[in-house]
Amino acid sequence: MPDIAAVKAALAGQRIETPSWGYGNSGTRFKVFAQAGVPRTAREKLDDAAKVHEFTGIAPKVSLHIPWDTVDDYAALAAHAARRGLELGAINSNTFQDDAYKLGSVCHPDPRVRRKAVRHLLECVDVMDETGSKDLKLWLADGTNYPGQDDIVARQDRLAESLAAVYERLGDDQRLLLEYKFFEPAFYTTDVPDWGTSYLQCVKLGERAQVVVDTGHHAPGTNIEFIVALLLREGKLGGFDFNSRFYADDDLMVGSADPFQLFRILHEVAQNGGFAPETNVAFMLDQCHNIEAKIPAVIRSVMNVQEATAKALLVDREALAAAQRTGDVLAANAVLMDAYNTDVRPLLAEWREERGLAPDPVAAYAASGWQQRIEAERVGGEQAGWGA
Ligand code: AOS
Ligand code: ZN
Ligand code: ZN
Repeated sequence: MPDIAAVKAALAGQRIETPSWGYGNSGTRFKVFAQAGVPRTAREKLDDAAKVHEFTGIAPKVSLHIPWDTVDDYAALAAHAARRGLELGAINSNTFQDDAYKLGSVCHPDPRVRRKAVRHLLECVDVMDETGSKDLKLWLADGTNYPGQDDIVARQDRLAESLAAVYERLGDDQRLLLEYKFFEPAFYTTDVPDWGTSYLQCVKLGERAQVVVDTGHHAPGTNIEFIVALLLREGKLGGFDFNSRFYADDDLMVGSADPFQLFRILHEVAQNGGFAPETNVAFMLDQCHNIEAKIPAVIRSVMNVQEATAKALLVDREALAAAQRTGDVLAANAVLMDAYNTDVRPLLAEWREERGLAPDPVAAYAASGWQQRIEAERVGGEQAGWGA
């Protein structure tokens, strides 16, 4: 039988990092449906994130994005976060929205463009020094659209040289987290397309360079939990960008498309020590809520990760190992399915009430009046598109 007290204790140690851009207006290349009450400043994004943490109890960290969250005084922003029970998390760079980056940024054939991109990444590390952030998260949109456009290997060499300059700047307690994506916005090659490329580049950089697995960044049918297990085995899983996809990088609420896949991923995390604080795996959301209400969507997403985690922690590992040793396929699969098919919502409601939280965070947020307040107060919210 599972040790429910141990499961509850493990859940108490979980921390989900929410993305500042998940609170603002976002959309597709076809349309941004602006929503009333969205934040107009980085501080207001933190005010909304504080509501997610208030009702879930496990979301005290907020990822920032530079330049979308650029402010004059990052120490003051960190103080604003602290007053709301939050801390600033990963700093996300942006080498994909400047005209200079049409042919790439750190992989660009022109060294002047590469230097510009590296300067931006170094500026992100300066921000980390001011916010106290420990993680620099790099997603590079670099790639090519046509065969022959550029030299694939030369681009890897440029990538390695650019990353090395940034890695050298990091403090001893700071990490470089390199995210991969199999396509988009480039259509023929992406310079960091898969876990292997990220892993190779991170190994060359050093032990504080690790891979970020964005769950929406794989070709259909990819066994993501296999990648997670391998990276944990090598000590190279820096963290997740959790979201859901049906077709491409849809950035939907994590767990909404394939909750079984999310469970299998978190089972491998549990099985391979990924929840231990010393492995320092960052459980980050990376989502855009184009048509759904933003704060409730982030709350639901945090709950989805928490539910999948609870199920993964319920796996009877002794029975699983025993069945695996004897090659009892059906018994081993049944152990995993028993945990996955467990309705953990009563357990989580109890866990929340034991901590003075409402049993249903979504309902508690709806009753809080915060949404009505920000829609009344934040007139003239962010009109621009994604994150701008
Ligand atoms: C882009 O598709 C990647 O998922 C990025 O991680 C993310 O959207 C970006 O970090 C936001 O800045
Ligand atoms: Zn991502
Ligand atoms: Zn993405």
